[in-house]
Amino acid sequence: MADCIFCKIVAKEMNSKIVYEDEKIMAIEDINPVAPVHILIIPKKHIASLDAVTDEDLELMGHIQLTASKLAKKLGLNQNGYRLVNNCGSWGGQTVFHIHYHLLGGRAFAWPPG
Ligand code: D5M
Repeated sequence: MADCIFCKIVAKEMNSKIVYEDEKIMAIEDINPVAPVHILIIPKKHIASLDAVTDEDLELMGHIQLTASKLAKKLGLNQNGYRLVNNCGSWGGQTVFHIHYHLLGGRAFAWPPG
């Protein structure tokens, strides 16, 4: 997608701090961290939001979650726990319309979210 920030990051037309990459996904440091560890896990395929996933994306969505778990272990976040967040649509707080998951750790989080 021509005007998508995350497509530009995936294509390496825009700089980012890459934490993990394989043929299907990329994990980068969030530019505006809200926790000591704030990583975005992004599929290389452009999907606008969780509302736009289809049966075709089943393996990809599983791969994102499994990678989040592996990254959390690698970074030691599993010692005290962490949070994996997807914001979907405007009421969900989504601002970048290329699906991504926030892997947040390094502090305790409150519930419910604001
Ligand atoms: O989250 C979108 C997130 O994307 C938000 O936490 C900022 C982050 N962001 C925006 N632009 C960049 C770049 N260029 N690099 C790294 N991180 C970025 P949402 O759930 O859509 O509100």
